[in-house]
This record gives sequence, structure tokens and C-alpha cells, in this order.
Amino acid sequence: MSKPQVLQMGAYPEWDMPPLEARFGMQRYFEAADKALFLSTFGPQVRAIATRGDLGANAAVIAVCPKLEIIVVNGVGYDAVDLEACRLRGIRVTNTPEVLNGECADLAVGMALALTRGLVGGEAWARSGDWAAQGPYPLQKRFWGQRAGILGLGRIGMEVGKRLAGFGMQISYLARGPKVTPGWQFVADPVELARGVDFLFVTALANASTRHIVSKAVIAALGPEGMLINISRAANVDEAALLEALETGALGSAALDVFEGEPKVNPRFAALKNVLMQPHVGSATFETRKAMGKLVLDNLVAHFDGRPLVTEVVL
Ligand code: 8YV
Repeated sequence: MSKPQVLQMGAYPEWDMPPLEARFGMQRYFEAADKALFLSTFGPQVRAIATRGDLGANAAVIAVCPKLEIIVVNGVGYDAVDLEACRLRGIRVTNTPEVLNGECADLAVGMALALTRGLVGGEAWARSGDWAAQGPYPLQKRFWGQRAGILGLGRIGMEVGKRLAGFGMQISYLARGPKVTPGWQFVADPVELARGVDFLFVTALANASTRHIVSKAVIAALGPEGMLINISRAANVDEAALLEALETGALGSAALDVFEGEPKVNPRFAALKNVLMQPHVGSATFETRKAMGKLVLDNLVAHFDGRPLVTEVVL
């Protein structure tokens, strides 16, 4: 029996490919020189799309795959998948939740600590000879014991909170409603949340209702001593307002793992010393990416074996 044909939207780590190729016909869309021709050639045969959180599957791609049954996302974020197109056609969607919670939370807190204590500049100060030439590195700000807000208290947000509690932080959060927490304060409004904290961590899933939830007003409320940390999606932040606030000093600093138009990043960010930039590496460790790749495989195999999916997204 011929293998089910799978449209692979982007590269996966090399260790993911042998088990996928053993079961499926992996059609590498991302390697095609003429992508329109590739889709017209393979789209009619495709029964599954294997994609990534940053790549998704838009309506145009879904439309040229009339036999499409399932879209598996290597990533927890499925905002780049056209869910309405999937709902209309009964196409199933899976993602890779839970396995990356700790990794993403580590990066969020690590970025905030590094930026607060000037670790990037300190490394350059020690390595460049500035220490010997100019003396002690300039004093930085305290991280532990400050006030932290978590915008979106989902699985990743909870892990961020646990880590911040270890730093003795006073924690408040915004969610659809109050959650069971170890004494953290629920705040229903993002501006009010931002006004009361020194650090604002953005961990909310990205969808139409969260677009620009970090608005100009939220950024202003966070203020000239505040730090914004975003490990979710760039769409959750008004990036134009963020850049203006960082350039004028209306916002103190930002630690960002996601950007509009990534991997092409607005060059204005690179000119700013009050920004720590990371190249969308929240889940990017060997251990977590292996776990994510296994979920992609397990969901595909379960679907075509007629078994329940492992991590199905409720559409
Ligand atoms: C990567 C992510 O973009 O989990 C997500 O949603 O954004 C990241 O893990 C990618 O999906 C990893 O393949």
C-alpha cells in the first residue's frame, strides 16, 4: 500500500526525518524552487500537512489539498494555521503542548534576568579589555523581589510564575478569569496589570482576540522603568508603539524572542541598547525539539492508524 503523502512546510531537525519517511511520503514544500508548481503537482495527493508554529498553513495552501485530513504543527502555537478553513472542511489539527512549557519559561526569565543585570554588556566588558581599561562595569538594577505581571496564565505562563516566585517576586496575572495560584493576584485589565508591575511577561496564545493586547496604552502604563518580555507571538504586541516607546524612553526596556516579519527583523531594534533580542528560540533545545518531533510523528501515525490523536486542537 502506498504511503500517505504529507506536505512538509518547513525543515525539521534531521533526527525527525527517518521515522517520518519510513511511514509517509514527505513532500518538502520549503525546498521547492517553484512553490506554486509544487503545490499544483503534489497538493491533489496530499492527505496531511506537517508544519511548524512559525509557518502554519494558510487558506491558499489548504485549498489546493482537496484530500487533506490533518495538519500537524511542530509547535504549541497554531495561530498561523487557518482554523476556519479547517473547521469548514473537518480537517483535524494537532500541536505540541506541555513538552515545551519549561523551555519557554526558562528563556523568558533568563532574558529578563540577563537584561536587568546587563549580562550581555558585562560579557563584552570582560572579554574586550574594557574592564582593565575603564574599570568596573556600570552598576545594574536588582531583579529579585520585584513586581512581575504575566499576561496569559496558560501552561507556559504558570511555569514563568513558578520561576519568578523563586526570585521572590510579587506576581500578578491576566487570564480569562481567576485561576488557582499560590497567592498571585488576578487582574482583569492589561493596562491595570502593566501599571502595577516592573516586568510584564507576555505568554498568551496568539489569536484575533489577543492581537495587540500589549497596546500603546499598556506600554505607557508599564513605563520608563518597566520591562516588556515577549515569548509568545509578535502579533500580541503593537510593535510600532513598542519601538517608539523604546526609542523615546517611554518604556524602559524589552526582551524579545519574537518579531513582526521574522526572521527579517525591523532594523530599528538593532540600534537600541535597551533591547535584548533572541531569534525565536523559546523551545529550541535538543531535548524539547525531540519531544516536539515525537508528538508530530505520533499524531500522524495515530491518525492514519485510526487511533485517537495524542494532542488534538479543539477547533
Ligand atoms: C517554533 C513555536 O516556532 O512552539 C511554537 O509555537 O513558536 C516554536 O516552537 C517552532 O514551532 C518549532 O518548530
